[in-house]
Amino acid sequence: MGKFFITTPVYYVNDVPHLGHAYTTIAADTLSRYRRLLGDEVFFLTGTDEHGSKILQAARQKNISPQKLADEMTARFKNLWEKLSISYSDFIRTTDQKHIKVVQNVFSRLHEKGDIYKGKYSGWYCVPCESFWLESQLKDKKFCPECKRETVKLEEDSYFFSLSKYQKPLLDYYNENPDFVLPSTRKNEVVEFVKRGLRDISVTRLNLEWGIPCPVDEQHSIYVWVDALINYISALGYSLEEERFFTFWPADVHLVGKDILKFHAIIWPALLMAIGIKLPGMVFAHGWWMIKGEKMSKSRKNVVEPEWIIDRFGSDYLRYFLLREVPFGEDGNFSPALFVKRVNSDLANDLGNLLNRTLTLVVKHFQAKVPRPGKINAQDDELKGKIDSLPDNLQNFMDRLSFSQAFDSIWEVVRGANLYLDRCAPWRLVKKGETERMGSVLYNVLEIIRILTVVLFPFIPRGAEKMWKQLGMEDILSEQKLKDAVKWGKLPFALEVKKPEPVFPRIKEEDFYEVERET
Ligand code: ME8
Repeated sequence: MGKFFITTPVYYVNDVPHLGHAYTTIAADTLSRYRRLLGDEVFFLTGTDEHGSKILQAARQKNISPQKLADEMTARFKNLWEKLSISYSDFIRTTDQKHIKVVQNVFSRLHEKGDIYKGKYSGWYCVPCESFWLESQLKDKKFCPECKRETVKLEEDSYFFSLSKYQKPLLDYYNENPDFVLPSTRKNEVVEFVKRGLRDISVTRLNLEWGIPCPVDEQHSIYVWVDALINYISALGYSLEEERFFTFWPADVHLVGKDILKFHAIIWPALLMAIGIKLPGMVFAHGWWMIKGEKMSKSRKNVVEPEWIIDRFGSDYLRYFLLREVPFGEDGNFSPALFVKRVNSDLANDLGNLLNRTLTLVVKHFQAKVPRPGKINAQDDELKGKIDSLPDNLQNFMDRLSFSQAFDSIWEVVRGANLYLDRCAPWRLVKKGETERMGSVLYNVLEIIRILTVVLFPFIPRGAEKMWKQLGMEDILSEQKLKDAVKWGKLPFALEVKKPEPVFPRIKEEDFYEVERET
């Protein structure tokens, strides 16, 4: 049994969570659940990023303290994660005392080592991105090159981290570890950027009241990005609980959006090199969800509220759509039409019908008891063959975070089972009095459904639980391990199945617009 440590970014608490936040977290949850299915001990970390000017400004606008804003928003994030069945192991808040202590320890270590020195910062700052810019980098001399919003001029004493020193070690590391940054197109961008040369970065802000106090100079607080990145090690107790720390570190996967890749693929590994601990296995940058071609973001007021979708259509539809519709790593456009088409065709038609028509026949012709399988013929063998290759296919795609291809390999089995059912036509067998053959056919399909349910659990946990119950299975679904579950014949015959109830009902595009008008 291996260990698997996966993280999401810690999200800003200036506003409520949106679909983009849900996307990263659903992907991390699916990978965590998949790894548990393989038998790994998983540590899945998520949380909130609560310091800095951005949060302070948002709190002032609302006339509340930043701590109160952080408390309120953290509750919103936790509530959404519960609705989405997010199985995190720890939820870190950067205002946790333990985190604050670790950040100060790291800062002191870097300072003692000579990697942090005092200087003067003169440049521009983008509050929404919490990023420093040089005048030459600004758009039209004023605007942030990333988010295009107005920047503010900064001229202050500051402590600097000697990032430039790590240019060569970073380039060597990318070279020796080709899968450290994925997808590879993004990795190439990072490498090109680093090759152009790195400047030392400012790591403190002067007199910023909402930040972690700098341990070597009380007039300064620690730059929010340094504070935030350290969450990945503070949650494991770095510098406080070494044994726990080394059980899970290094992280296997840091999952981030492409907007924050440079922080994770350049600054973070350089900081880790500087304090002398191992680097994470992989930083994967996924794409953006857009609305009508624009990045979804609160300040653009074009966000789709994940809660809104979950309350109407359920969390599995959202999880499925986000991971299935767009190859992970690429940008995607969210539209009600695409959402409805995708879930209706795959979940309601393919998967839902397979379950429904099989159970209906078992209830009607076998007193709701799993029939005893008879002799196996070539058609049955072909169906079983589809299961044999499934674990390897899945592993191959999941190792590369290729969720949509993982779904393709699962749907090959779903479609194969529907086709098998059509070809064997058990409804005709009953008319011909071939009850034994009919029982075999239904057993085979039920067995495929059992295996599919186990395999689908990481992706659509609530629907999978319902399928499991309808099959009448008594074992605990979340405790199943893939290696055992795919063994053919584990479905006990004579097990009592339930009367089918639609697990994946069809939805209509009008449902979207009707509720949209109401809100
Ligand atoms: O950047 N499409 O927090 P944040 C896809 N606190 N994913 C999106 C998205 C979109 N339209 N919008 C946001 C921060 N995301 C820092 C992180 S980590 C040490 C500190 C997701 O609240 C995506 O994962 O702005 C992106 O990287 C993250 O939310 C940014 O969240």
